[in-house]
Amino acid sequence: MSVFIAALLSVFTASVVSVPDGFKPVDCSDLYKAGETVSGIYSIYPAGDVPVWVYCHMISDGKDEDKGGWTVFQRRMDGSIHFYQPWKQYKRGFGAIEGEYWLGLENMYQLTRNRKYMLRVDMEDFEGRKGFALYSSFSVGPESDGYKLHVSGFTDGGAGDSLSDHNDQKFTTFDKDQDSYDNNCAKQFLGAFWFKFCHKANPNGVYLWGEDDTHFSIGVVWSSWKNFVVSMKSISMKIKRVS
Ligand SMILES: [Ca+2]
Repeated sequence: MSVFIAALLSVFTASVVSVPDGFKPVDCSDLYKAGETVSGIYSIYPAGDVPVWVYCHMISDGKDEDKGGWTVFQRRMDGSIHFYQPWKQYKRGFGAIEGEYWLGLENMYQLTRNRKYMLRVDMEDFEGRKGFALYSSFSVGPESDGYKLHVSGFTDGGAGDSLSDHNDQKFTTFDKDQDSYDNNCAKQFLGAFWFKFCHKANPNGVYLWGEDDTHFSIGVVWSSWKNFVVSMKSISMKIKRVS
């Protein structure tokens, strides 16, 4: 029995990093500053007292000041989670924190409403090539304004800029059309995003295992890097506080 508990504990501590009692980090930047330098699952407090599980990416290959404490709000890596979800789910978040998930628009609004963040989008194709895009400013507006995206200050990490075109767009799901297109972009491209009419990037699209030119633009697409018919092996969107 005690061996079983010890084994269980070791699995638990391997995947979930504990923080001291009473410490309520707002985000992964707070955790990094408090000395947590190991990437993994942590609880954060974006809006006061309610904890939210999140994956913290604690190191990256950026410049020193960009290095640690990234709060991951979107992650695809193996197609295990269904991302064609309704508004309610995109609002509150869904998925598995240790794998693929969406943190939730309300959490993203709460995090960014009074704090300045930068955004990094990391991606990898099925041949093992990697690229990223960096934005010096990122925030999400309130639900009353459609959780509008505010993004600017692009720096190229090899993947090009597929997001600036989505700046100032409201969020659209298949059951909530807030895009500028005659039809619903989420229905058309089987995702959910800050669509315009419709997209240059579709990170919440269908997980397609690489190139498939019979399925235009519905994959996990970042068009400035791999056009509209190549779906990424992995993509993650993460934010870090700018002091
Ligand atoms: Ca529309």
